[in-house]
Parts: sequence; structure tokens; C-alpha cells
Amino acid sequence: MTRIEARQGDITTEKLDAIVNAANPTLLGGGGVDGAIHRVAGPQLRAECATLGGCRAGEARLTQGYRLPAPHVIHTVGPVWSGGTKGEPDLLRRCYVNALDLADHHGIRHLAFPSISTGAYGYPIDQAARIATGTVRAYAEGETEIELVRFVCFSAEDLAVYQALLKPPG
Ligand code: AR6
Repeated sequence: MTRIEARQGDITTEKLDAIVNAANPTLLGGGGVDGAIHRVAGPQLRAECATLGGCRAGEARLTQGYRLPAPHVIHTVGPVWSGGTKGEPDLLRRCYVNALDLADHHGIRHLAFPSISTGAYGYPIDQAARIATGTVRAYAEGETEIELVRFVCFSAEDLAVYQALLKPPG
């Protein structure tokens, strides 16, 4: 059984097996959650990322967490929102599936996701959160060893959106 939950907070403080980074295709750092993760992890994270040769939208890469409380970081690159007709929903879904697959393959049981693409990349929060929660739920119904998926929302508004979607029906 995979437990799925949402909390408000700063993902860099999470002490789970892995945190997911909303990166860009260079994997060399940026603003938002990516900047926060690199700041806390320290320069060794950037050095490891520099060996990876980048990452396309929808794909995911694993590194160590260095000075982060989480021992691993799963970097994924969300789609840039450009109206929703450029394959953004499928790319966003693939971010979650590929991050979860990578976690499963490396024995990661507890991981946290930020709200991928909903900051600098402009994806509307309601649509992105629906894809995030729906994709993780569907994944949890398959064969997986993952025990906990936590959505870490930066704002109370985002948390309310995730919580409404995670409420059991009825
Ligand atoms: N913990 C949790 N969530 C956070 C944190 C944090 N410490 N900081 C920001 N958020 P964004 P994107 C939230 O812009 O839209 C970077 O420059 C934020 O409020 O970080 O996928 C990369 O290098 C929002 O809800 O990621 C790329 O160039 C969510 O994280 C680009 O931004 C995602 O916002 C990626 O854009």
C-alpha cells in the first residue's frame, strides 16, 4: 500500500529517502525549488549534475542529496506551459511516472514531490495538481514498493488544491 498525502512546507527540509526537484534541461540549477535544493545540497550536487548530460522534459535522473537531509534527489524537468495544446499534460504525467519508476528501481520507499511546472513554467495549479495526484494514484495501484508519496506545497493555496483532490470520494 502506498500512502499519498499533501503538506505545506519547504521540500529541502524533508527527511525522506528522496526529494524530487523541478529542474530545467541543463540540470545545473536555477530559481524556485531547484535553486533552494542546490543551495542546501551544496556545490557537490551541481558537480554530479554536470556529469549527467542534461535531461529532457518528462525524463528523470537520480543523484545523491549531499547536505540535504534526504539522501537522494530525483531531478525531473516539467513542461513549460504554453496553453495546454503542446503535449504539456502528457509530459507532466511522464515526470511523475519516470520519477516514481526511478525511485522504485533504487529501493526508494518514501519520497516527496514539489508542484512541478506550476512556478516559473506557468502550468495552472488546478490542472497540474489533478495530473500529479491522478498519476501518483494510478501508479500506486500497480506493482510498487513505494510506501509514501508526499506532495510538499509551498503555499497554503496550493495545499488546499492538493488536499481537495486527495480527499477520498463520498
Ligand atoms: N519547497 C517546495 N516547493 C517550492 C519551494 C521549496 N523550497 N520553492 C518553490 N517551490 P518552480 P517549475 C514551489 O518555479 O515551475 C527553475 O528555475 C513553487 O512555489 O520551482 O517547474 C528551474 O531551474 C511552485 O509551486 O518550478 C526551471 O528553470 C513549485 O515549487 C524552472 O524553475 C514549482 O515552481 C522550473 O519551473
